Amino acid sequence: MRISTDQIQELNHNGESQHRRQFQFLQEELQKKGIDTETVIRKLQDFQVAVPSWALGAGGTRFGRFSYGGEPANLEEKIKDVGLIHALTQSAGAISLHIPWDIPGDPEVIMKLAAREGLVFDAMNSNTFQDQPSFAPINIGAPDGRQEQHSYKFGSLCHTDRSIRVNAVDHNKEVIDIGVSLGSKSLTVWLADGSSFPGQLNFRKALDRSLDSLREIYAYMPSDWKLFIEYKPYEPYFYSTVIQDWGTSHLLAGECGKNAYCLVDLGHHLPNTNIEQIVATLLWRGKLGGFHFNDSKYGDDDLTVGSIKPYQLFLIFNELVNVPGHNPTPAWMIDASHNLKDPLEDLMQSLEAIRLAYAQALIVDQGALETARNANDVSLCQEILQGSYRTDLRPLLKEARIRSGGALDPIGIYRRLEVRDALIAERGLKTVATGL
Ligand SMILES: [Mn+2]
Repeated sequence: MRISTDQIQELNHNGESQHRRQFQFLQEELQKKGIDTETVIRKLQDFQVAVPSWALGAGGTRFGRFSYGGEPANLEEKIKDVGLIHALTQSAGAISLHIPWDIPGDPEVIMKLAAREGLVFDAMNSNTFQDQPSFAPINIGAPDGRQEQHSYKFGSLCHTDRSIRVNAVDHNKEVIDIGVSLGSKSLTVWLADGSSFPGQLNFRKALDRSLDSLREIYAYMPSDWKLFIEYKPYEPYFYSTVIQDWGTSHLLAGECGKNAYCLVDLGHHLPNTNIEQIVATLLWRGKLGGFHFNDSKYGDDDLTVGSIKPYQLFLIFNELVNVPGHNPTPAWMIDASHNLKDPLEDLMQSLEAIRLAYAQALIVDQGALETARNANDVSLCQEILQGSYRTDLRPLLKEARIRSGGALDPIGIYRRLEVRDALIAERGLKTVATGL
């Protein structure tokens, strides 16, 4: 199924006069404050967020998974689903693949399909947190001498057994090769490696081994690629994680080299962590490489972006609107999982929340904020930030979207066109997307 620009434009007629009134009112209000709305709209049009291939189907929890009909069963269908989201929102112009779930049969065919949908390939993701059926059996030296597969049960890049580390490094090299064939320019490494019980892991040796493995992967990357090192404080292990926080990620990235960066996943922090401060610190060092958007209440809940803590998202964007020259533009990606909602609707809600927070941050009077800070006028600092945050900028988002050929109301049109029913008719009710 595809949605044409003509279809979208026809359905846009419905709400257009109301939108015009709301947009003009907002534009006048913002112009009174000296805000150039055209610049904001252009920045919104340019802002593209990658959709991960694993978020297009229903996610599961450790207790179960309830599938959603019409899920994409292969890479081609995943690309088409992102194409649908992009056609409606004009803000999801990239897809991020996870290997081995998304190995392309013929990279050229896949690239052509993506280009037809207006998509490029964002960061590649490796998977060393699950055992893959393709692993060759080896002797792991178990006391009873039994033969077993290479297994990541006790870690991958940090594993005590060199042959398993080599296996994990080789997998990452293969992911780089696939990425090169698709025109991707970066690799995200997230390690599940860690321990669940005190004493299980020698922390220092685990870091040593992880660094050696990361260096090998880094050395294999083409010189115009970036390595993103993602951190997470716990899960799947519950006592320690080898790359537990931004500091560890930063140390490892620094040891690897200039093209290695930290990746911030919003859900990978302990409750109440000041993520905006972490973002500012990494930008200060020029080491913020990528961003994974989601939202959470308690842990790595992977909920819709902006559904729980929209103010925090705005404060993070208030740091991100001023990326210093020594830090490359970060790679933007959603990393969420949907258990209850239609995955495509959920992704469109996430995209909207990201764009809204970005727009809110763009209208902050940074000069006035800096003056208030320098004068230690704490109340005024808060007034400035919350004044922007509480301005309803949705008409600006709509304007940016329709100027780019997208939908005035993406979810409304998605429902009007009965896209999910069409996908179910095409793919069946019981398809299951590969992924988390
Ligand atoms: Mn992530």
